[in-house]
Amino acid sequence: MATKTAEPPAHSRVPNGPTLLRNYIGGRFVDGGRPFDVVDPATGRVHAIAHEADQAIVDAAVAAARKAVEGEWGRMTLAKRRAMLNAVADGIERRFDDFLEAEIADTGKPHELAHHLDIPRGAANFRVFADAIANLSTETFEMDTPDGGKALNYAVRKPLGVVGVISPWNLPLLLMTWKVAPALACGNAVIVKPSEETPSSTTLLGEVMSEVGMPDGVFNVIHGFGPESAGEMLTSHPGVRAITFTGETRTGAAIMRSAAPSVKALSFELGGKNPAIVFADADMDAALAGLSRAVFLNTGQVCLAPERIYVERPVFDAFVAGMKVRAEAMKPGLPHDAGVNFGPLISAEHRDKVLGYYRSAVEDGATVVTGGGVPDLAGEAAGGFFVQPTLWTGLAHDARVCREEIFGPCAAIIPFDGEEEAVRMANDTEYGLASSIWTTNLSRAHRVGKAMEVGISWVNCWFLRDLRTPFGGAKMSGVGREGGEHSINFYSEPTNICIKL
Ligand code: NAD
Ligand code: 6OD
Repeated sequence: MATKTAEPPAHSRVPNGPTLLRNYIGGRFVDGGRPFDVVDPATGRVHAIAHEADQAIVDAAVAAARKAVEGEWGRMTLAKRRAMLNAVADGIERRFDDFLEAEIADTGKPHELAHHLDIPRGAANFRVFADAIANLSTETFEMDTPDGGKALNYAVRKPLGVVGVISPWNLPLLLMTWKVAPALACGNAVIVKPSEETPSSTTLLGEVMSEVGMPDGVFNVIHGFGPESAGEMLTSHPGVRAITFTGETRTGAAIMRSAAPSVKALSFELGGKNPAIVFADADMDAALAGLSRAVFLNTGQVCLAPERIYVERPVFDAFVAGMKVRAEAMKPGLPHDAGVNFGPLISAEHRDKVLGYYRSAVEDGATVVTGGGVPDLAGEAAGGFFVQPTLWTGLAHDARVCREEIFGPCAAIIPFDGEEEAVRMANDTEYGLASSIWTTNLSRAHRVGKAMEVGISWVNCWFLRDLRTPFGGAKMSGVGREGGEHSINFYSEPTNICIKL
């Protein structure tokens, strides 16, 4: 059984040693659990030690969360609950630099990227859902009754109860808060299992929750792995009513199996093999700027990133040449070094996987336009998990690197002749997360935008987010939608009240 500790709290730094990351249960950082290493992927060094939650710790988290829903949190007025969410956003902003350093240490991503994307979105997610929950109505129906009278039906929203949040490593704070914020807005309590690769920012959020006076048990953190560890203990726990998950498609399938016996509600944001289409009438500079950002941002570790780019034949050579220039201008290195805009992959294991795909492309006959290997870096970065930005041409549409999600900084560029062929190739995948179309023809933008078998279809842009819009994947890229009222609908349960008048 986990025991409460006094000072210092979990996210404490040992001078010249690794940061200790404990589980956060019922408003306290608790001892217990087997320690495991957290590695800085930019250097390959251990920078933190996290404590893997065991069954007793997971049970304690579920009990604490249940108590919160049934107690002060469950009874809190909407105005106060919204104020708490805004206070959490303020708390993240107050400790902006701590979050920044935690995220950078776990992921190795460039300072600039975490500064402009990850941490601001962590705070924004809480503000957006504090607003969303205040601005949604429920339906009302007046009906005729068999005896000639009337009845009034109206729905009230209630929290689901205890919600399990399982998040990945690529945008740790952004993706975790994207689910925690709406779950709390609806009055649930959450238990978060962050990725074992990136537990730091979630642990830090526990500190912020305590600092802003969040009632005990509303936000809990358990560390650990997936199968036969904290992840599976959470997804199979009978006291958890819903699981919201972001990660790989096959992990989603395993979670579905584990959640089935207790019939939990599920929301899944899964993998992708996203297409981009560049028509000959596109603004070429915009397409090159947009798609080089899309392929290489976060070292390609963005679920929405295109790994297949279809280019209309008349502009194919110019597009390939422009992408090559941009790929070769990327600067890999340590997160804080000047001008660095290209970080490492998350782990040695993931680097091996990506390099395996680099080899597979060559075996399948690719022309390597640029990259294909590991950059030559000196100093501390020599121990990091870097690969080169990589582009291929000459691949058949059904080559392995054109079908399987790689999750690295690479793309196959394939020519097409005519809109029909482009749409057919783009949709020829078991995935359906996102697409990005580049054209100046307005009718085509609408037509092709709608023809994409995806959850998010961008035109002349990529990863442009309005957090009120539906976000999620079609086909094997997800189950359900989150964002704005879609999130509120998932994290709450309507009760219809029928009153005979
Ligand atoms: P992953 O599926 O390996 O792990 C995600 C989380 O699930 C981690 O916290 C992990 O510990 C946990 N987990 C693993 N096995 C589990 C199990 N059996 N039971 C319970 N929990 C388990 O994914 P990842 O490697 O961390 O992230 C990369 C993947 O995430 C890519 O496929 C990417 O496309 C996807 N992703 C999707 C979106 C989206 O919005 N659709 C966003 C980001 C990432
Ligand atoms: O912007 C978001 O809300 C979101 N879920 C982004 C997902 C990015 C995938 O890596």
